[in-house]
Amino acid sequence: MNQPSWSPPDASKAGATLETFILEGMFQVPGATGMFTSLLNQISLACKLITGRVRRAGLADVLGWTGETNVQGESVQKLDIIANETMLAVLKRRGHCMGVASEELDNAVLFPQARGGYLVVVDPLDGSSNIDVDVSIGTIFGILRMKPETPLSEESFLVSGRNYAAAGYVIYGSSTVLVLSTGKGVHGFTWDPGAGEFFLSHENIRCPTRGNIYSVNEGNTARWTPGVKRWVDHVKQENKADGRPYSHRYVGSLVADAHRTLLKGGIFAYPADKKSPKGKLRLLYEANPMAFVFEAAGGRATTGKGSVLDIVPTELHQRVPLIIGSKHDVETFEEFAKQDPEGA
Ligand code: FBP
Repeated sequence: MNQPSWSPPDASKAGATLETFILEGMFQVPGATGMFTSLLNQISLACKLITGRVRRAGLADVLGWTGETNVQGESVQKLDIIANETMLAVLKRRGHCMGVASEELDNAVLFPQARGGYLVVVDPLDGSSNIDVDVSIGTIFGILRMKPETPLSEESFLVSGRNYAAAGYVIYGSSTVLVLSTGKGVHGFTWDPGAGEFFLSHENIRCPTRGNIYSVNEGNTARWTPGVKRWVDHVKQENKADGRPYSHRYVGSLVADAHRTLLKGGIFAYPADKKSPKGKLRLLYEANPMAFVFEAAGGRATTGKGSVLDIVPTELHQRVPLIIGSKHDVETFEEFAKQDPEGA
């Protein structure tokens, strides 16, 4: 009788929840206070609550706009507010978060009573334009270390991405997956609603050095610089030896386009253009967390002119061009971007 080809899942991973994984990380840090661990667990708790609301959105009258616009001039969705308030409430409760900078808040919220020296930056619900049509959306977060001996203020958030202690995102897609990096490696955890836990499902994610997918909103072509136009023409050209033409994929949710690019390789680009001369995506809570994850996974993150993580922000909601993906593909983009005159 033929042996069955299927073999049971690796039982040793059964217990690998996000919580145990974070705790094990803490035990490896001499003198760890547990504050950082607690903060990571609070963020994952908030995302568990948000995934519950997102999954039932159509049944709970939480779809659609609030009629408000946020500091970015964008119409705010009801779920944006629910996700933002959920994240704030969870982070405030335990007193291990000194403050939060969020896409949905004009100013940072400070918790002077808190301890630990950590700040959180967050895009509570990314991909707002896709919420009502049930296309993948997400939450993006970063944890910053405050500069020692500096007073807690909004300026405390204006540090380069090199000061992030951890970053990641959660994708609310066909399954809910939390991707996390503390700078050394990147790991993915899939949400099991039955057990109410995130379980390790993608250990040590490495972004392939090269891919064959490019992701950009081609609706902006007329607004692009000549260098960006030439880059898109290049990836579309037939060249078997060079694995071109690339396929085009664009969801319109940064988390979804980045997650695919991280796992499969290739490149996601939201370059500066005539409509968004500084780029569209926000440095603190969109570009930096993604750049932190991609660099930790062996990928690359650039504005086209330099590394995203080296930028020292001057404003809380500062925008930047964001190009992330496989090292080879992002370097190719930079070759074309370099052809554009400064300030193009
Ligand atoms: P928010 O939805 O959090 O405001 O994020 C902005 C965003 O939706 C990104 O997720 C996405 O990559 C980009 O804007 C899509 O922009 P566009 O519709 O111009 O292509």
